[in-house]
Amino acid sequence: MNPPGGRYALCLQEVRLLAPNDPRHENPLLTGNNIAPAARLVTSPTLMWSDSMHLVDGIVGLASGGPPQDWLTTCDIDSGTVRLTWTEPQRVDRIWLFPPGQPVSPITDAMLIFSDGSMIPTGPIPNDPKQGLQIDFMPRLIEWLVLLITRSSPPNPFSTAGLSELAVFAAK
Ligand SMILES: [Ca+2]
Repeated sequence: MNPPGGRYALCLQEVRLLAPNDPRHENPLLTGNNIAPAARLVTSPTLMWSDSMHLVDGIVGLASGGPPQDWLTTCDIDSGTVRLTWTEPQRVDRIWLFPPGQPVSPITDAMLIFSDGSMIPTGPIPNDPKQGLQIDFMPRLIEWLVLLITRSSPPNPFSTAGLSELAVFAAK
């Protein structure tokens, strides 16, 4: 037992059992509306203990009992990029950005650049993997988009930034 003599306790206040026909709460990052996993993914260089595919694996922060499911770039904290390209034009109107589940430089500003020539500044991405940032915009037809990290602060010992998840939603 750690610390010596210490005790652990678990309190369970409610359990809800689902009937076979009860609606299940699906992971919105893995539903058909999130088209990011279907895109070709190209990023700036990736730190060896992270993986660009973690950007679109539907897992925010830590996998249960596993390592962080993040993408971290080796670029300076103001120059990392992610590019998503689809084989067909996509009509989109919403993006979610989630910060890494491990301590890195929080992104304080980034730019979304779309293939139709438009751009949207993201502003700060909350430094809480459970929160994330939702960006809504008028529907636009695009073939690709780029997320350009323009500022992260304060620098951490590794001078790196990244994301746990990037989701792009098809307009309904
Ligand atoms: Ca992830």
